[in-house]
Amino acid sequence: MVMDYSLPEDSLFLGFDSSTQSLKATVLDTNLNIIASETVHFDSELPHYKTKDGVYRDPSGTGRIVSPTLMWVEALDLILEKFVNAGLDFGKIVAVSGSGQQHGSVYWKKGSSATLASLNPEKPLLTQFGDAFATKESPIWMDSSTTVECREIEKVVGGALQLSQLTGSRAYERFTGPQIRKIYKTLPDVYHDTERISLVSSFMASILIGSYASIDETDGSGMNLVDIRQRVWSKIALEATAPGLEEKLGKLAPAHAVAGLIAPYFVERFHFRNGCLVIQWSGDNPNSLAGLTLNKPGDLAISLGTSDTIFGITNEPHPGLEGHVFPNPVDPKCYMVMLCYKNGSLTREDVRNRCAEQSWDVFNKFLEITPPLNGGKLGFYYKEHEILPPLPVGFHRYVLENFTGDSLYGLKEHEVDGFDAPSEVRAIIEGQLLSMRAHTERFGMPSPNRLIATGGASANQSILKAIASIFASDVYTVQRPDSASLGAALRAAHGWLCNKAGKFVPISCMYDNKLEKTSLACHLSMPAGDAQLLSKYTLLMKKRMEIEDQLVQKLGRS
Ligand code: ADP
Ligand code: XUL
Repeated sequence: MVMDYSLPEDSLFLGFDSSTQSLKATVLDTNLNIIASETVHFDSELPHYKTKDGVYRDPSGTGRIVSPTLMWVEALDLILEKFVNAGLDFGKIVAVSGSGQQHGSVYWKKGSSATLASLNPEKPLLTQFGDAFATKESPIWMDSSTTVECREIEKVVGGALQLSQLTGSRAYERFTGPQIRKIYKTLPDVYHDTERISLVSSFMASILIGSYASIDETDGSGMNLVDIRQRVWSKIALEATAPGLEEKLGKLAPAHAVAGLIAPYFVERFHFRNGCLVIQWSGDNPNSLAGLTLNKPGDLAISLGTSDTIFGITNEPHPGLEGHVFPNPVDPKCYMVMLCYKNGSLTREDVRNRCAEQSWDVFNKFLEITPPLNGGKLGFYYKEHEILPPLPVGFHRYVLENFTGDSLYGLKEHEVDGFDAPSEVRAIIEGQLLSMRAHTERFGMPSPNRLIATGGASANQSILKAIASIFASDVYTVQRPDSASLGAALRAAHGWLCNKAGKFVPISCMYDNKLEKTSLACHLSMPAGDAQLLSKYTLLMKKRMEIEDQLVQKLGRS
């Protein structure tokens, strides 16, 4: 019997993206075309939380970075109201899913499951969750305050490499396990008062279903707590992190599973249909992987959002001391590999504001008037503690004397205090991209057949041109730069189909033969740069890595 993998006629699929600076949402129709999208920008639209870039940074320099949990709750009501005003027919939505910024965590206070189960549709969410959390501040992925806890966890598990081989990553400051351990050690009352710990993804799903949603296997792998091959909690990692933790985490679920049905609150307040499915939410990068329809090992995606990430897929993971391996959220047999940089868009904005009159147009003009290779000028810009390489806040600039790109022989570099404005602009863009290329090669990712760019900065053609030159690869984009909410909407449809089939169905069944006719289609935005320039960039990259390794020796955290 031939299975029918068609989606229901005249239906809609809603995908959210609860990210660092905003909550976004995308609606797909049955033909996988975008019919609506909305955004709530935290700093400007919810100014009473007084966040900067959606976060609070500890001014005393501990590296502690958190977001107010209630801001995410209020944003959910607000974005749904925007859809009401835009005339969205909520009754047609048959499945919802979402993306959460990875690693961030929420600490539900004892008794909050009852709050979740009895939401009053007459009142906004905000007024009902005021007392629901054991701490009102959620640690997020930008936090770098848990180095001690990272080393403690790695030691118990047998070392950094062992932890990586088990969970897909060595211990990283932003990963949820080290964050939980820090709360257990420094705020024992908060840990004790917590009945459930959610990730940002499972937190938002919990509100939508009116009870605690499971953590999905993929986003769960950003915690240093999941055995990525078995896709279960790792007992030894749990024990190394905090006592009684498994009970507070609940069960893991595959990303394509149904988390629950939409809660009566949303049916009555926004007229969602009874029985609308909420599919497990997952991490923003994994959902981008789905939204960009990455399906071959030669496909690489570069996401230029608040963080910069580069990711692809692999059948055979080899987790090491650098980078991350997560289970693929749309293929139970396959994995995604990823590198993550903290100094992404906000650090580019800093250079734009200092050197380019706070304007992307001026920034782009500077990129266009400076030559590729930047006359041998190399810059390292860490406005925040960097993840890759692990370096503290600081800017380092070097000039390679007489660099032509033909040889590194006899070449000397010297450190300088600053560059002229156009060179500074080129130095940050080339520097970030050369680092990505070098580390993907070091990590063993295949060189790309095609690169798909996404995230806020992928709207910038001058940046896409630099990517095409440094990787000598064609650069593709999709219709909208927010692939995380698009991927979430696609996963909502996938989850709906798996639920109907009563088993896992390959996601490609949904778009086989018609991908090009949908909003998921990738379009060539920038053709690959030439091979001669590539070999010059290869030399510059080698030199950059030499300098980077020296900086890590001198300044890096152990
Ligand atoms: P996130 O999802 O992590 O909150 P986004 O993917 O929405 O972030 O990206 C937001 C960032 O996009 C902003 O911080 C901004 O610097 C960047 N951005 C937006 N437009 C441009 C542009 N034309 N050129 C470069 N960067 C841009
Ligand atoms: C990934 C990471 C960031 C966040 C941003 O490991 O820390 O990319 O997911 O939202």
